[in-house]
Amino acid sequence: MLDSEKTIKLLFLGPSGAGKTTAIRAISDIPPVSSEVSTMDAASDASVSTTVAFDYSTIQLNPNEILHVYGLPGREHLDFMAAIVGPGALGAVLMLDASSQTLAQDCRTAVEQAARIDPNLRFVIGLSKTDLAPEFSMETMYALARRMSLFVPIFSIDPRDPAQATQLVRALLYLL
Ligand SMILES: Nc1nc2c(ncn2[C@@H]2O[C@H](COP(=O)(O)OP(=O)(O)OP(=O)(O)O)[C@@H](O)[C@H]2O)c(=O)[nH]1
Ligand SMILES: [Mg+2]
Repeated sequence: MLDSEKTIKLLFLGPSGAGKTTAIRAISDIPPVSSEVSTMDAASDASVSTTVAFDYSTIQLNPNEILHVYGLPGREHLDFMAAIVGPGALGAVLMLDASSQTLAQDCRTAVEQAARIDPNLRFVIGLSKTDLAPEFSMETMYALARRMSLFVPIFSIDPRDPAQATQLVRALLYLL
């Protein structure tokens, strides 16, 4: 690494299935390092994949600036990974699933996880799966954020779309 090279570490965190791994894949310059295993989704009985350690990838912002992006696993029993992967992060994207029946609790859990990593960690919120929740209104999320005194940028995005996933990272960098 050149002396003049600047590295920035960012995190994706949030509940399982929110689209963290999907977003990182969509924005990556390189094939991401991932730790996916197949498991059964209790609700639908379908085979799904979940992160059991973390995702890692990079994005070259310009010749001297590289983003290191880490995705944490969303499953609760893997919470300990946050203490291993999180330190040193400059900011985070909180990915939340708009179709989840537990959106408010998911949001609280993600905010608390971010605060445990660093009480001053700056973050933006990305809300995925609005296509799967036609009755969902962004006003629900805004009201939730107000109740939690969360004054952060909130975007409805489809993490499968590179342009939309990149928008989250750009917004976060702008904040930093
Ligand atoms: N229809 C739809 N599917 C989505 C959206 N976002 C993510 N998905 C799908 O949801 C599934 C789960 O996404 P992942 O990226 O694996 O979720 P994750 O947050 O990494 O989950 P964990 O690793 O278990 O914490 C994948 O099949 C994605 O394609 C969305 O906005 N709409
Ligand atoms: Mg994942």
